Amino acid sequence: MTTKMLFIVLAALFYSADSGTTCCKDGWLPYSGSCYMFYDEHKVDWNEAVTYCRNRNSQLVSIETAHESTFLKSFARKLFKAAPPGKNSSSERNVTAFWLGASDTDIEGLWKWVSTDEEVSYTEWDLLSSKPQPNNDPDNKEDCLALNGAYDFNWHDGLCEERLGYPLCEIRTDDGNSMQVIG
Ligand SMILES: [Ca+2]
Ligand SMILES: [Ca+2]
Ligand SMILES: [Ca+2]
Repeated sequence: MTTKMLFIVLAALFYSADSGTTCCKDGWLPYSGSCYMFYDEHKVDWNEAVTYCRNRNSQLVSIETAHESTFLKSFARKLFKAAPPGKNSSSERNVTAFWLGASDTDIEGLWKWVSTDEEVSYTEWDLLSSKPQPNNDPDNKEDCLALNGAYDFNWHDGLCEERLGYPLCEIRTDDGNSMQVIG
């Protein structure tokens, strides 16, 4: 088990003890009716990330609210520390991204969550970047959504077929799907 995996497990235990309502499998983080797992062993492409989560009885994460976003971003920041000022290029965070479960593959500019087939309504696109997102570069081919560590885990569109990110999986525990709930 890597140090980060150990951190996730310990954090999950802490949050579980604190949560009371959401019950998650070992190592999954409970928050407001869902369980989450940050997998950071191997970077994968977006379709591999979708499959990775489905094979673990979960979905590539959908972010519907500012609260959910804040929780996930702050946890990602704890997992991957920024470099001290002036050493930004060597930061582990700089080369880290997590895939989110949305794409605009079917209709350019129309972002949909794969878990629900619903349109993405809440967004945190990185608008302050020198290339405001989504920018659909290069050659109008960026159709998959990611939390980009190089930009403080704000939303970037990225190339679906590139192994750019880690899977971030979510299990909804408040939608009556008791098969996915342990405990
Ligand atoms: Ca969600
Ligand atoms: Ca696109
Ligand atoms: Ca982009």
